[in-house]
Amino acid sequence: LVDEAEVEVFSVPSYACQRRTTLDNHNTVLTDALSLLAENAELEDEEGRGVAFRRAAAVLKALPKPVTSMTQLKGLPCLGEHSLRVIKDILDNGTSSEAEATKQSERYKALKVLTGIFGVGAKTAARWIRDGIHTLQQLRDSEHTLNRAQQAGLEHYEDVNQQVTKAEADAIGEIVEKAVLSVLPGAQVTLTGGFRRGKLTGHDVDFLITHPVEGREEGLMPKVVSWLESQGFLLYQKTTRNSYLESKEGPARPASNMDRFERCFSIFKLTKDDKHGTKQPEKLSENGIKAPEDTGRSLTHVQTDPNPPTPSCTMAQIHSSKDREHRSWRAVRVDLVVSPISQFAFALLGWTGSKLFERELRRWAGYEKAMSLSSHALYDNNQGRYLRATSEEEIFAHLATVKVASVQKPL
Ligand code: 8DG
Ligand code: MN
Ligand code: MN
Repeated sequence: LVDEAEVEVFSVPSYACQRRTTLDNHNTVLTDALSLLAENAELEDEEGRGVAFRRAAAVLKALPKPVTSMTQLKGLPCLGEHSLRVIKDILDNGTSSEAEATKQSERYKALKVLTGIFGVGAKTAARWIRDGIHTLQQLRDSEHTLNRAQQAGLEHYEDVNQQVTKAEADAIGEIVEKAVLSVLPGAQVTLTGGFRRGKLTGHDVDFLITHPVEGREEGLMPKVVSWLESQGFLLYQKTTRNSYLESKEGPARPASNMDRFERCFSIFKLTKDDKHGTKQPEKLSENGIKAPEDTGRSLTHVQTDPNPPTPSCTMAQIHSSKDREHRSWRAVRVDLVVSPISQFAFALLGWTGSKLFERELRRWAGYEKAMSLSSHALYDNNQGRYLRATSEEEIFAHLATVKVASVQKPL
């Protein structure tokens, strides 16, 4: 891969999914700047620009050594004019003036704060900024009505924006497993997302649930959610039912990257004891107010603040850091997905990420193999049929089979 010339010229394959991903990044200064510009583009709802910066950062992350001169980058894929300009700036001056200016800009800061609220995307944040709202306090003081997700997001803002550790993910995993097995013995729970990729922290915890007998998983999510709510584990949840069978576009071609599985986006209440085992959550909060375990409902009941909110700010109460230290629990974002066993391997591959890997793998499958890959299925456009798989390895084996005469791997 690497030649021993005086200036080492790097070489990496074009698609991120063709590269070995490493946790060992030798170019963090470059990738941090490009990632920040990617994030900013995403916050501005400019997806194409965001993807371009993400691809550039991923290429640099795959290099075996730090970049020291522009000539080393000759022939590398995915490095557009803009990304090269950013890299050159850093090599010449130590920092990227564009990245620094972005980081300092009021608009970037406001977009980041507002989209940090669970349930708030780039479009909503941009609308609020247009109305002069740049901070959480300004949002709380404003007349804006928040939906249920955003209310929960604001209420648990600090917790939800604090990284989740592997230990916390495992504790949540035990709770989820207990819930799932209570309502459907024999069902299986798999940790997916970043933690399955070996990351030590994450912004949430992702789980994929299935049952070895096809069809037994039907209707599982509402039961799991009811169990979790009855035990006081949920601060917020929104369940979306499976829409796969109703889809008209055909299974491998969903309208967006969103899949159609039954899913639940939630905020868990993880008590400190749960981090070390599977103890029940406390029935009483530290100030003696009865927690809402038995109401069978979520969110608004959880109020550990002894001062009831005044009518003008009923939407949320953010606990100060001091309060948080004394609390015996924290809020954690959790995603639950239910898949029938026949689609499990595809769901597992799709929900393990990373987002860029998934995007690149699907792009590679389409362009290089004439196959449509989704979290539900793999369709071979040449053979005109779906390819079955019971493991990720089988999916990759299908993808590796050369069936198109004209296929040429880009180098
Ligand atoms: P992190 O949480 O550790 O920060 O990173 P992550 O685990 O890689 O990101 P994620 O946002 O939790 O997404 C995990 C994977 O789930 C990602 O590869 C994309 C996949 N995924 C789907 N459908 C959907 C969806 O509808 N929403 C989201 N957010 N992710 C989805 O397959
Ligand atoms: Mn995740
Ligand atoms: Mn997730």
